Amino acid sequence: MELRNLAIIAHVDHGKTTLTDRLLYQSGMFRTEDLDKLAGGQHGLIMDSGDLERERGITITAKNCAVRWTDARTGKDYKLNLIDTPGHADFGGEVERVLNMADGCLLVVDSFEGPMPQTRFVLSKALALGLKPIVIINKIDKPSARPDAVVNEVFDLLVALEAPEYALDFPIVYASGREGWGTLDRAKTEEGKRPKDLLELFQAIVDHIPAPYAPGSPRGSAAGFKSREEALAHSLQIMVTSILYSDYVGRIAVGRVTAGTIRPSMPVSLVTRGGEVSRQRVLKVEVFEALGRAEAKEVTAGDIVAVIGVEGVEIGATIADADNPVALPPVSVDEPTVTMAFRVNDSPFAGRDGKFVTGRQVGDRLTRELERNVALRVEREPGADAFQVSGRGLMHLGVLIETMRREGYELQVGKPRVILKEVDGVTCEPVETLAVDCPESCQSDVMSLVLGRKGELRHMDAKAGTSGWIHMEFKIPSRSLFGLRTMMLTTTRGEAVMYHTLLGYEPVRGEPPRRPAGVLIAGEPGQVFAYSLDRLYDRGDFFVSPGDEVYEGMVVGEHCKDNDLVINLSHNKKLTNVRAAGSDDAARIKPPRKMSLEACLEYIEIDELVEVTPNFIRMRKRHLTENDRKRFDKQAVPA
Ligand SMILES: Nc1nc2c(ncn2[C@@H]2O[C@H](COP(=O)(O)OP(=O)(O)OP(=O)(O)O)[C@@H](O)[C@H]2O)c(=O)[nH]1
Ligand SMILES: [Mg+2]
Repeated sequence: MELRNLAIIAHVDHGKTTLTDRLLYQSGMFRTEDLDKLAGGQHGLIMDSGDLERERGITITAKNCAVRWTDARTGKDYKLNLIDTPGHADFGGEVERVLNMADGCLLVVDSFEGPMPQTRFVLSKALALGLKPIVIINKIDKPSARPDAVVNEVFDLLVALEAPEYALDFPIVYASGREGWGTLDRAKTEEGKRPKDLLELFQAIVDHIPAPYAPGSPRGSAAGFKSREEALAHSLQIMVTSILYSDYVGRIAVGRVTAGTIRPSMPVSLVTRGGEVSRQRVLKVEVFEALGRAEAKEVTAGDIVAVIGVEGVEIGATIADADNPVALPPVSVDEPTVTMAFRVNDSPFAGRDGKFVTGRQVGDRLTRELERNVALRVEREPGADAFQVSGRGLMHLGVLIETMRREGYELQVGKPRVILKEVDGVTCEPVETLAVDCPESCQSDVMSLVLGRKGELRHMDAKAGTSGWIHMEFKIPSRSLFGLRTMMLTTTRGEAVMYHTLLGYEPVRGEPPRRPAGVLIAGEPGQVFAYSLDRLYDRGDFFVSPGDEVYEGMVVGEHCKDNDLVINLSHNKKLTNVRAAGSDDAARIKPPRKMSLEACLEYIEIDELVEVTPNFIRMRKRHLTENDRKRFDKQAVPA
C-alpha cells in the first residue's frame, strides 16, 4: 500500500472542511449512512467535530484523518493521510506546524474571492517546506464564480512568492466541494457537463503528490533524504507538531516520523525545545485510520504517528533515538500579539450562574489550558485575583473564554491590548495586512474608514471577472482593527468582506482610536421594563430587552452622544383607572443590539469589563457606582 500525506489549506471559509468531508464520503471506505450520523453543526460537517466549531461554523483546530482509496486505473491501494486545517489567521501558527507532516497540499481557492491574505500566508509556508501544491478552484457552482481570473491570480501569487519550478506547474482542479465533484478539464465545468464525483481529484492526488521521500520529492530533499530507504536507515526522529489529550493516557504526541522507525515499548529520548534530553519508554504507537486511530506494531519514516506514553512532551520537541538523540530544527511557536486581564467575577450577579467562580478555579483551568494551547501565555497578577492572558488574537482568546463558560466558569475580562515589542531599542506594535473586497459604491466609505484609523493603502484593483467589485489591501496597526469589523459592516451595509493577517512589527504611531460613542449605564438594579425603554427611545441603542435583569453600573446600551449617561430602566407605568386617549399605544422598542463575545471585547473601553457566565455576556463599568467612577476619574487625572 502506498502512502500520501497532504494538508488542505486555504483562506478562511474557502471550503477546506467541506471538501475533506466529501473525500471521506467518496473514498469508498465508509457507508454513507454511518457518515451522515457524524455530521452536524452550522454547515453539517463531520471534520468540524468540536462543539464551538459546530456552533460557529469554522474550523478551530487542525485534524488528521486517513482514507483508503483504490486506484481503478492501476489496482493500487493507497492510504491518504489528510490534514484539515483552520483558515482563520489567529490559528495560522498551527497550520504552519502541521504542514510539517505533509508532502503536498491542496490549496483551495474560492472561485469568486480569489487568493486572500491567508491564502498567501499558508502557501508561502507550504512552499518553504517543499510541499507540492494542487490548486483547487472551489465553489465553481457559485453564479458569481470567475475561475479563469482566479487561476491567473493564483499564478501571480506563486510568482510573487518566488515559487520554485516544481510548484509552478501545479495541476488545477475545478471543483464544487459542496456538490462533491471536480475536474481538471475547464470545459467540463459547465452545467450539464460536470462530472458527478471527485474521482479526478483522487487521481490528481496520487499522481502529483509524491509518496514520502519518493526520489526527487522536494520535501525529501528539504529533509536531506534522497529516498525512503535513506530515511529508514537514519536513527529515529519525530517532530511533535500537535498534542492530543486523553483523560486516560494524558498527552499524545502527533507528528511525522521524519526518520527511522518507532515501535511500542521502545526506549526513546525526548529532546525538548529547550534542549533537555530525557530517556523514556514508549507505551503505544498509533497511526491515523479513518476518523480515528489504530494501534500499530511499528510506524516508519514518512508516516504520521501518534505516540502514547512519553511524559513532558510538548509541541516542537523531538522524539529521538534513545542513544543518539538528535533534535530536529525547531518548529515555530508563535508569539502572542494580544493580551487581556481575566478577573474573578465580582459583579453583583457573581455566582448565580456558574459552577466555578473562584480565582483558584480559574487559575487551575488556565494552567491546564497551557498544556495544549502553545501560543497561550498566562501570568498571575501579584496580589489580585487576576491573570494576564496573552494569545494570537481576539479570536484565539475568545475561543478560550467561550470554552470556559461552557464548562461552567464565570469570569470578567478587561479591554484587550496589543503586545508591544522592543526592536533595536524602538517600541514597535504589530501591523497587519487588511484586505477588503466591496462593491465600487462603497469604496470611498471604506477608504475613509480605514485611512482614518491609520491604515495605509498598499494596493487596489478592480476584481477581474466581477461586475464592479474592488479589492483593496491596506497596512494597518493591529490596534486599529479592534472594532473595525462592526464599523465596516455598518458603513457598507454589510456588503464588504474584510480579512487581516499579521504582517510584522513597526514603530508605534500614536494612540489608537477610542470608541466614538458613550454608553448608557444602569443607575439602579432591577428588571427592564418596556415602558422605560420606550421613554428612552431616542437616547441610543439598547443591548437589553424587557424582562432582563440589570445591576447598577451595568452597560445597557450605546448613547447617541459621546459621553456616558446613567439611566433607569426599571420604571414601570403608573397604573390608573383612566385610559388616556392616544398615549396607551404599544411601547416603541427597537430590537436589542446583539453583541457576541468578541464584539463585546472589541467594544469596551479601559474602564469597562465584560462579564462572562455560562448563560450571559454582560458589559459593565469597572466602578459600579457613579461616586466611585467620579473618584476614579479624579485619581486618573495626571498631576
Ligand atoms: N457554493 C458553495 N459553497 C461552498 C462550497 N464548499 C463550501 N461551501 C460553503 O462555504 C462555507 C465554508 O465552508 P467550510 O468547509 O467550513 O470552509 P473552511 O475553509 O473549512 O472554513 P474554515 O475552516 O473556518 O477556514 C460553508 O457555508 C459551506 O457550505 C462549494 O463548493 N460551493
Ligand atoms: Mg474548515
